[in-house]
Amino acid sequence: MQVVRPGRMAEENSEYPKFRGETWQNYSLERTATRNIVVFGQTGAGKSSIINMLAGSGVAEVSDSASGCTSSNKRYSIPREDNNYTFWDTPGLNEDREGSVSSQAAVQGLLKLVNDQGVNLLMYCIRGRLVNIIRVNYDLFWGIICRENVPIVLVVTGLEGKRGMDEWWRENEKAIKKMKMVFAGHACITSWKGRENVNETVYNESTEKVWEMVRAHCRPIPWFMPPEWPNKARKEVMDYMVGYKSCSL
Ligand SMILES: Nc1nc2c(ncn2[C@@H]2O[C@H](COP(=O)(O)OP(=O)(O)OP(=O)(O)O)[C@@H](O)[C@H]2O)c(=O)[nH]1
Ligand SMILES: [Mg+2]
Repeated sequence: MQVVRPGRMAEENSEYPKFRGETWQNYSLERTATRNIVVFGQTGAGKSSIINMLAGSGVAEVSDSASGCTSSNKRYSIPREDNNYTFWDTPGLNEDREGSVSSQAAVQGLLKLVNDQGVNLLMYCIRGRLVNIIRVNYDLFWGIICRENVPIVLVVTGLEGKRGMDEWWRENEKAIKKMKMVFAGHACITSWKGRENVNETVYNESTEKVWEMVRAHCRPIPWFMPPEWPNKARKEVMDYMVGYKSCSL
């Protein structure tokens, strides 16, 4: 059995497979204590609701206002039979009134989280139309901060009204490709039980879908930024944001 010790050195092991869109379940690697999953996306997309759904209880505060509820990175440990997972709930990435992509603080907060904790999986949560900001946040977090080294999966919420929730993917797959976004996996779900639990069946189905995706795509060991990268990434994020702002004015 090939054993790769967790930590920064694992990335430097030439035998260690780099992420190229494949799943990680075929590799026999030593289990780490916990697997860090960063849940990110716009305000109100349903990030905290997804964490509650996976935890099976209301551990994370859910918002009812447009102003944003989760204001700092928060961790939730959710043990499963296969592994221990730590889900990181993060503040919403919003387009502000001045045309800036997202608040600098929110993006820099994500960078700090990845740098401090290491990350095994990115979970991008979206809801509603495929607007430009979705691509921008994908570029910022997956492209610039994580340098495409971490698997990223998509969770689309708010689909309880659809006849078949997976229909969303069939309708939007081409548009996602056109936006040049690639995901290791996707789950079309509802993270809302509904009044008097009217969505209970599809909610339970959604919970299983998301867990299955996590099991299939979560890296067994975390990715850490190389030592010189945080400063470079900080600058690239700023440049990207300034460029985006001047283009959109
Ligand atoms: N209809 C519907 N509502 C949802 C769904 N998921 C979450 N909501 C509702 O959307 C609102 C925002 O949900 P949150 O989970 O707080 O969203 P968030 O992404 O954590 O928001 P911030 O912390 O503000 O960034 C709440 O009223 C939820 O009940 C869903 O799948 N369908
Ligand atoms: Mg939240």
